[in-house]
Amino acid sequence: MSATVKLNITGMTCDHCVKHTQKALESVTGVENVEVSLQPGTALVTGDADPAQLIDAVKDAGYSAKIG
Ligand code: 9UX
Repeated sequence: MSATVKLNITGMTCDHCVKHTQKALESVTGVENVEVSLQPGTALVTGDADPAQLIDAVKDAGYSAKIG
């Protein structure tokens, strides 16, 4: 089963932040595809990852995330 989770991410201020977030999310088990957008600060994550792990991964990268 594959679903798309949308995260609202705060704290990203430049393109490099987007890459950090992208990498962090891609490293989570079950993630198939990640699209991070600086403006307005969102990530669309496809796959079957645990949403709590996605949020933790973003936090570990230095940003904040909420399911949106
Ligand atoms: Mo850009 Mo983001 O210089 O943590 S990488 S601010």
